[in-house]
Amino acid sequence: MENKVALVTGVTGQDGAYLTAHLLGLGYKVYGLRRRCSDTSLARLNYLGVLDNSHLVFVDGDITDLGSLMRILEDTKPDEVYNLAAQSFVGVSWHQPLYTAQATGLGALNVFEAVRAKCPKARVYQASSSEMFGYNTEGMQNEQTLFNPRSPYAVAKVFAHHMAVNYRCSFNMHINCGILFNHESPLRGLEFVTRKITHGVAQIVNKKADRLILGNVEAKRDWGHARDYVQAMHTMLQYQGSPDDYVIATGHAISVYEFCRLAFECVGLDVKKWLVSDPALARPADVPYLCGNADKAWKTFAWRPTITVAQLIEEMVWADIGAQRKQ
Ligand code: NDP
Ligand code: GDR
Repeated sequence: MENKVALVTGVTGQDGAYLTAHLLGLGYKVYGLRRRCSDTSLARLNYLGVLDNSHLVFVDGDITDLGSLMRILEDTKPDEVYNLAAQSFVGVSWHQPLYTAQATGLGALNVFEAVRAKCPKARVYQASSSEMFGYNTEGMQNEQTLFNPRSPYAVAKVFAHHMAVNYRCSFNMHINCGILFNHESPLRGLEFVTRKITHGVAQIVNKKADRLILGNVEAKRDWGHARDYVQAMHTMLQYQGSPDDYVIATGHAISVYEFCRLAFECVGLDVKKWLVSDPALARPADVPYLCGNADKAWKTFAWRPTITVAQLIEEMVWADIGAQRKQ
């Protein structure tokens, strides 16, 4: 049998890099959709050692440009399309709401349209988000929980999600939505709180900073490891039943403060001495609590996370300390 072909949008991002490494390891040919930038960073793919793999081919495109998607799908004819590209930072979505709607919302619709026109039999993965659940203070969220988005980013993801479900039903397309809760790694962008924390701890250890300033440290999130979560994306698409929506989460939530405490504890420091919470960094509206119930993913395709939040923190802290010492 010939190797499967996958198109990955968002290939340069955290999940794009881990997913590409995973798919190449399974023998896939991977087309990575890359947008033109003055300095496109391939650092994550390089970190995972896949940049020179001959089965990874970059294609130039942008999810806000339907024409480029049409051409790419015509040329590559993928068996699987993973739509990971997005303006993915919630914080910036209040500063750039229209761009966020275009990239995160309409961009996904462009992908579904292009697949419908050029390779309607392809299996599609849409990166939906726990942010769609929005305001919650307790309990666990699953596929039945109502959406209550609290940011332009979350609203754009709800639009993309509903479009995915609509295309699935209207055109019989094989589109799966993974409703993923926060997942992190040493390859997480520095703007996200977990990496800001582990990078900040490393700076303090390496005597390059004398405090860590965060916003709302009371917020609670269900944090998993990106390596586990990209496996869920792939496994979801292999399931032979009908396409569906699946929550992917660990089922365990802790606060930003607790994440910080554990990160400082890894290097024998007391969080109280180093952490400053500045209300000026708080968001116009925040999501106080998210914790996912991934039973459906377990029952349907036997996915479960393997990495605990404590192991994740340990890996991220030591990766940042090591990287800074090499600089
Ligand atoms: P990142 O921010 O690390 O990566 C985003 C990727 O999208 C980058 O490769 C970026 O390219 C690309 N991109 C942005 N805009 C465009 C565009 N207009 N055209 C083409 N590519 C574009 O995100 P993650 O890897 O963390 O997340 C992957 C997806 O999963 C996103 O859709 C995110 O919203 C969603 N998600 C993430 C979760 C998480 O906890 N990580 C949880 C739930 C959902 P460039 O390098 O050029 O900027
Ligand atoms: P989130 O991740 O908004 O959940 O979106 P982020 O790490 O940005 O925030 C998590 C929580 O931490 C609080 N916080 C801070 N956040 C940042 N970035 N910086 C700070 O200094 C800070 N201090 C406190 C936030 O207010 C928030 O409550 C991520 C993204 O990957 C999305 O694309 C994805 O859809 C969701 O996770 C699930």
